[in-house]
Amino acid sequence: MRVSFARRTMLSFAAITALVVPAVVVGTASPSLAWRANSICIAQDRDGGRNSFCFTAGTYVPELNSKYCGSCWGNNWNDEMSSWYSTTSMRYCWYFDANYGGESHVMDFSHQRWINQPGREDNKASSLRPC
Ligand SMILES: [Ca+2]
Repeated sequence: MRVSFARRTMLSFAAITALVVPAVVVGTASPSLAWRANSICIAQDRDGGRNSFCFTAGTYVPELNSKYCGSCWGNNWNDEMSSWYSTTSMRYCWYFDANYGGESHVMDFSHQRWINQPGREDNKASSLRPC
């Protein structure tokens, strides 16, 4: 069968489109956020919104008020955590007070998923550590 130049060109375009378009779709479907490996990240708003503060597993953070946050009240991370994620199997705890005081809550491995703080625990974290 004889195929015209125009027909061949259309077929080539269709073949190229079939190869290129799915690659573009896959590219836009990937998460825009770069999840940090082996880390804990806390964020100012729900679902990782606004600023976030990340540190490598094993880090002790006795005073979140010593960690700078430009958009936070008082320019520090004290009482700002509204969501968090953990990409480490190391169990972490966050505490209502500085130096691991007051009420504490466990932060288990969440993989690539932000955990939102329930109402009464929102904006309360003042320190974090492995526990
Ligand atoms: Ca607090």
